[in-house]
Amino acid sequence: MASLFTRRQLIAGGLGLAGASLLTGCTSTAPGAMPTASVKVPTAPNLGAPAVEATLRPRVATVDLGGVNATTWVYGDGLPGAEIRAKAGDVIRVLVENALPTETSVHWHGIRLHNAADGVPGITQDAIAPGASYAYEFAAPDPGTYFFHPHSGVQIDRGLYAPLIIDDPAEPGGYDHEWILVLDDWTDGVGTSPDDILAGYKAQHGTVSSGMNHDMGGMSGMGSSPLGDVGDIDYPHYLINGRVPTEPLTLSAKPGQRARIRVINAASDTVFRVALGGHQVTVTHTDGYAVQAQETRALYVAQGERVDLMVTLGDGVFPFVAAAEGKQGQGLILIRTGSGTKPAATVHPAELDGDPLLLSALTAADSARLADKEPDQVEQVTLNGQMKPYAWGMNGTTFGNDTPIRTSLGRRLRVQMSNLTMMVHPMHIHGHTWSLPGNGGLRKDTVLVLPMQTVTADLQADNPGIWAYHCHNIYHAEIGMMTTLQY
Ligand SMILES: [Cu+2]
Repeated sequence: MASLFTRRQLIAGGLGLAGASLLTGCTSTAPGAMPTASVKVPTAPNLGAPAVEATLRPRVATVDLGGVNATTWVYGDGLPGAEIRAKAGDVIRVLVENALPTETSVHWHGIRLHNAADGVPGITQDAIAPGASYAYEFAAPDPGTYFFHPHSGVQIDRGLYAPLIIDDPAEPGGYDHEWILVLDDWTDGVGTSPDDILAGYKAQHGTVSSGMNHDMGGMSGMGSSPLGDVGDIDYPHYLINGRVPTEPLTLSAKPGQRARIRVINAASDTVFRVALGGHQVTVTHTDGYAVQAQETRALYVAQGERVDLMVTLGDGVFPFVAAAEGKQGQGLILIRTGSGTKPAATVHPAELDGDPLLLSALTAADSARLADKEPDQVEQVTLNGQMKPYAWGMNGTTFGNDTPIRTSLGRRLRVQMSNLTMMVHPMHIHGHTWSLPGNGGLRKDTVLVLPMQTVTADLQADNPGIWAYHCHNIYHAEIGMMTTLQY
């Protein structure tokens, strides 16, 4: 069997064997007990009648990825799941009917919702048992591009994800097409299952000399990235909207038309380098919030990040490529406005080799900024770990052994995240959106922290509860790279 794993050096990152030995008590679906501290999940507010209702039926199904069939877990019939769409301020009610053989949950990634609807088993709810139903009901106050996925084990690395779009009734529009592109790295049903990948990583704990990487290593299929180590799993396929690049979908438009492209990275272990052949794109929003418009030839989109692009289309057939950074392989979708031959699955637009933009290097639009306020509290957070043995954590420990970050309602909290590892970590906060003071108050709920980089991120404590704060590399999170913010 071809190995999914690559050989990587042992990299000291501050979470050594002591940290690794703490990991043995972790389980994949409920890594932490309910916090024993005084903070409790607030009861759900009285929201009034829902404006948008949907039913999700997570289930086992065989999907056609474009000549590749995979039996996997999906929401409904297809991959990605059907989008849920509402207006800013709407109350959304989603009934989840769990037809999976195991328990699940749904997290509404990036939404500033009330804590009880956040969808984190062991923190905000009990997991939804097989055959059981659960209704999520919440208001979505802020417009933007979001998505939803389970917060149970590594289920997001199957096919359980779908867009959640919150429209802004005040937005001028000014485009002819709106396309949602969901990026993913794919192994389920065609390669090693996500649960087996995780089990392989867990089997390394406390074994320095006989880890899986050592036994199963091989560099084929992996390259390097200027960002450092960006991912570990050499997936068989990379998808855009559920399709492999040999049979990509085609989006149709007319030359000169403007398209708004909402990109969502739903992958588990892959940062994508994105470009549209023959075009520059204008970045208008990231993680739902407006930025000062920035033109670029290429950009990075990390796990959990979203970006909205605006483009005026040329005449022809153009490849929109999401190349797996530091790996070989790519996702592809075509935009056709005129005649031309279909690009090959391996098409490599020159734009990809430009200097890709990091979304955390953008600057906030005036409309997106938090009110100016000096921090009331500053917390230091370290990101720790290494590949061999596979162990990832925060503040020198792992989730379940961690000390939550505590703050108080009304405070401006500053977190300084220092990445002491040689790998990038897309750090995601629930229920809030950071304001990055180094970027004019750029709003993001998922911040890619580069190796040895420190990122300063502020938030306004205006949404009390117990909020997960974790790496959005799902394998890192499941191994223990998670803590909570509580108030
Ligand atoms: Cu990570």
